[in-house]
Amino acid sequence: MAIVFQKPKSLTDAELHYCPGCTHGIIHRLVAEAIDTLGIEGKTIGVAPVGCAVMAYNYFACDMVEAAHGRAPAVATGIKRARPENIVFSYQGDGDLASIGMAETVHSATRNENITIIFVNNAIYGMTGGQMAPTSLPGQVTQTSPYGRDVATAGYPIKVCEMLSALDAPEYIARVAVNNVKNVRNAKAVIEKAFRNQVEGKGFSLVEVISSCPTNWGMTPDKALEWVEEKMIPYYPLGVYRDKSAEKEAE
Ligand SMILES: Cc1ncc(C[n+]2csc(CCOP(=O)(O)OP(=O)(O)O)c2C)c(N)n1
Ligand code: SF4
Repeated sequence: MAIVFQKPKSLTDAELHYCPGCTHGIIHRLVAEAIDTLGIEGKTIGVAPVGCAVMAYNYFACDMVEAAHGRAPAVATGIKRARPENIVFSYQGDGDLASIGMAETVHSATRNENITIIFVNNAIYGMTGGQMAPTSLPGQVTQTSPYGRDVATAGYPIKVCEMLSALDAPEYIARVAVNNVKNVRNAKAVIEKAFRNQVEGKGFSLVEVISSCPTNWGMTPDKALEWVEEKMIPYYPLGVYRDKSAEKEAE
């Protein structure tokens, strides 16, 4: 019998530690599928973050480096510059990328480093127990905003794609979601493009993936997916924010 669906080669056999219903697992799969499809499994190096994905180094079947506290884009830059023949990606949450790692994110983008960043936005600090993140929505209840995020004191959520698109340099910036089949299929194509851009030497590619955290949102997995659709996507519109090569071709 022909096998029509199986685990990507670029995932190890390790059992994922993510909570039931957490969409980190789907995103891992999409990254692994992109690596398989492009045939770059032998030369890909990943950079893992702090946060729930800290153990991504156990899950991707490629060389992995751990870069604590948001420094992943700087570490990825160093690896890529030293070994330009390798394909280098980072996998980071919103606390990691948009809070403690914001400087590294912006500066690697404005240098158009030829790296691929997978940015998992679940609007909360998952691993540490549900504190407010830079991307928590206005009014969102978290452990550190029990009355809801008050924008007068905590500021507004940071829209990473919109912000980075204001820079001249980056090659590719897109936001996707994985809350339903249609969005997962689109996310797969966008993540693959972000890796292909690097293979083709085009430069900095960041994909923000709207993800769920049922545990710290205090919801069942299916309610969490509804919350993504009803609350997160309206605040964080999906789409391609920058595709420099395509824009040049269209001129
Ligand atoms: C400088 C510093 N501050 C805080 C922490 C604690 N810490 C570890 S992971 C994390 C947040 C992770 O949240 P996020 O990046 O959104 O990833 P998630 O767990 O939601 O996937 C924090 C605050 C730390 N390790 N170092
Ligand atoms: S705490 Fe949230 S982000 Fe972390 S594994 Fe659980 S559901 Fe996923």
